[in-house]
Amino acid sequence: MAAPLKGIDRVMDDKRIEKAWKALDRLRIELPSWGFANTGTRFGKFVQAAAASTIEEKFSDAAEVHRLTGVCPTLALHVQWDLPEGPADAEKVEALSRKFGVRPGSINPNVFQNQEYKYGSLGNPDPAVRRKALDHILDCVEIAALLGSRDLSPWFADGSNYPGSQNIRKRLHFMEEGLAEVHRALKPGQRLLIEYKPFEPAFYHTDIADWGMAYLLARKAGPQAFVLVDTGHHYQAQNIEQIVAWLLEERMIGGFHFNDRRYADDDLTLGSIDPYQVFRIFHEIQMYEWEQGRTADIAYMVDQSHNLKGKIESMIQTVSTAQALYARAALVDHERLDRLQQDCSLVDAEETLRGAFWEDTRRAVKEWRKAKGLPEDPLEAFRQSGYLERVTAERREKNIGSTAGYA
Ligand code: LRH
Ligand code: MN
Repeated sequence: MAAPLKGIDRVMDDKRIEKAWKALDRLRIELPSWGFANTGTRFGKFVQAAAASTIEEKFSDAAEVHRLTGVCPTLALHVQWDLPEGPADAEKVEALSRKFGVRPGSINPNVFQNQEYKYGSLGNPDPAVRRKALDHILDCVEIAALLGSRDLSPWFADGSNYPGSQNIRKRLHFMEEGLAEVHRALKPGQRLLIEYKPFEPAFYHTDIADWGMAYLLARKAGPQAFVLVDTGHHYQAQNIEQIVAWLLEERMIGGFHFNDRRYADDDLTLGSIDPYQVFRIFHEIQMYEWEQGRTADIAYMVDQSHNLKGKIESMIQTVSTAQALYARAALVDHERLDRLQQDCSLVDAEETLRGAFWEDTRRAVKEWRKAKGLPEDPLEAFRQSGYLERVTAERREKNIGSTAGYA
């Protein structure tokens, strides 16, 4: 690879730039439709005039981010919010996908919002509610088939708030039954990604609270079931990259919901609090891929809610940060590291890993974008595009009217 490398300051030699570029060629990031909408916390929602509230506006905003970054070809859909009529809305969504050049991505059932889910969905003691939840998830399998989406990624808020108020083992049994029926309904090639979360909205026990529970449920459900790791769904002291390493080794990792947090499931912008955490996760994946000599079958998805920052700018920040950190993880000399780990050369091994993290790949990423005919600085390009001004004018009326308080 010769000419395009001219002008890149020589901190990174050609070989390393090539490694970074190869990694960038591979990385694709799926954006969440709900990340473009007005969201808040239980203490309120600060409405943004430019926010997307229709599925058309969400596709439009996702297409703008894809236009500027070139690496976000799919949009994750949350069925109750994006396809309120269920499978009947699939045709409309397919048309929007064609119009905006962004494919429907993972299909997220919603079995946590409706009143009937007060005591849970698939884990609810009431068989009628379990049936209702199951029927919704089976509709989502249908929607995924109609839209050509591969992944069904349900998250269950199921759990309890007080010791003794529910039978944890019976609920586990109900969950297993429900997930087995979902797995039986999957089409060939579809995947069931089971997401775990330790707490919230349940504050005593959550039925699928950690990676081990999701792993066991996925194994029991069947060969098309895998675990989804939402980086915000861990206790502070948990070693997330160790969980990722185990799930890789077990070939049970299906995908990620990337975000960042300082305390709990804060859903902040990726790498805004702990970029080294994301780097360590990317490293475990790329070291595994180097050992296996193949790319791991992982869906890199974002799950964030931008309560204060501009939503499209936050998405562009997220994608740029992910690219910079993924490119850095590609700079790790896996061969050397493997040897040093084997020899227990602790400091040199650590420095081989950290050394890559200290490398500033942003220049190489800019040059990669230039070589792809993409704007070197997608955030600046977005600000120059007039897109925000246009959608703000179009959407202000509708959005400003809709303020929502806690109670
Ligand atoms: C739950 C969760 C889940 C989504 C929701 C928007 O905290 O991470 O993935 O369905 O956020
Ligand atoms: Mn999530």
